[in-house]
Amino acid sequence: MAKDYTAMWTGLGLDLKAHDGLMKALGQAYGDIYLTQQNRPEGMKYLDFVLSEIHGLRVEEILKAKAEGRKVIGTFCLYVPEEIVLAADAVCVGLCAGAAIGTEQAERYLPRNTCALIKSFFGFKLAGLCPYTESCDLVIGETTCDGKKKAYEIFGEFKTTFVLEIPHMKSPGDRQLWLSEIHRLTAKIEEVTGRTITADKLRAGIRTANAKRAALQRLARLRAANPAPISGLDALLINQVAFYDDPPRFTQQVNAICDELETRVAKGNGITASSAKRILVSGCPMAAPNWKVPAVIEKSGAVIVGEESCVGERGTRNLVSEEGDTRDQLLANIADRYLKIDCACFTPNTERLDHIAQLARELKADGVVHYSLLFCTPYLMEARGVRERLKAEGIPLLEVETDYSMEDMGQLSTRVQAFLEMLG
Ligand code: BJ8
Repeated sequence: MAKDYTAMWTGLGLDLKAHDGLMKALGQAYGDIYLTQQNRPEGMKYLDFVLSEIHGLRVEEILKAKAEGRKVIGTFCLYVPEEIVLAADAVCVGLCAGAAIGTEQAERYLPRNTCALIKSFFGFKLAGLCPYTESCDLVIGETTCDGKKKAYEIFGEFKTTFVLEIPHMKSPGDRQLWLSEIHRLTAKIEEVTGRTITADKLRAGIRTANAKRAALQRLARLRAANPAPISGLDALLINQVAFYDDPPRFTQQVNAICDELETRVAKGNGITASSAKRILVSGCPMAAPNWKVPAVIEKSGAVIVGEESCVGERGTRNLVSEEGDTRDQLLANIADRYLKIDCACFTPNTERLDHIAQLARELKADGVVHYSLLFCTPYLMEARGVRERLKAEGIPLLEVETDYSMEDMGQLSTRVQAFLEMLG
């Protein structure tokens, strides 16, 4: 029988009735979308377990760490360096932002035409439904898109928030600004945790985060095989859980899944037939439990072979150099690695277009589905560049603009099926 976490959730101030409804809906969606898949790798049982305990065991672990004097730092964006949080012996956790929760409450503070991701992190907080947010000693926001930047001003009224300034270009001057922000963040984390971040601690944090990314890169490379050894839904779930789980344990589990997938690839065993259409998904991040578009694509008979997304390649593709003896050198390495992230908030952002085309080729994708959240100006605007670039490369593209509601599932299915038929 599942453990009863009522006392823990009450202690965190969650709205128990609404939370119960959320957990039931999540369990139902997971059962329908994930557990109906055939021929999943054995190693996915670990992910099934993690998901079943997403607001239970992991939160309990985090609260135990807090009781032992460690701090909890929450984030919503890839630009927040996990290495620095780990170096202060704190827990870094990606906060809930992938479901249409508390929308009504969120719209009391935010314009209706705000993207679903921003409304979701507000909604989770205002509706008292995210145990991670409630466990946090500090939330780190960032000035990526205008929506997030302004939203953190209001979010800060409800939760202690530190906003990191992200440059929007990549000139030497921007790098200087970014490096100074990395130092400012380090000082803030030292202040909140009461720990000194030394070069040794930083190096250890870098190694932990690099090992996690290396495991995820290994997973990404294995998906280039035809037939693909794992579904896109399962690979997405692994990338989503990367933001919550204990890093060393997670890395070990991902490597175990990769061992299994290597055997599958060697034997030519796939999750689908080799004739299944191979799709690269590109665009906005899909935070758990946002599985809508991948579910539509794979239930239509295609297989997703990669995600050009923050919950995917964009988040994992570069490692931090471990070279350097001083804290300043290591912080500079961190700044350099993070400035390579090609979020659509940057201008110009041609690296992203190059990378989409490169990924499509490497993964032998038959087509790309570009996914934008409604009202997400950066990705919607950048879709034009993606369209032109892929046209020049002769790679078919389907552009999808949606939110977290389920109302457009039928329409999405029809469009995806027509796209797959067009691929031949
Ligand atoms: S690094 S993609 S996680 S900012 S969907 S809130 S962009 S209006 S999420 Fe992102 Fe960091 Fe960039 Fe990645 Fe704004 Fe668009 Fe909403 Fe978005």
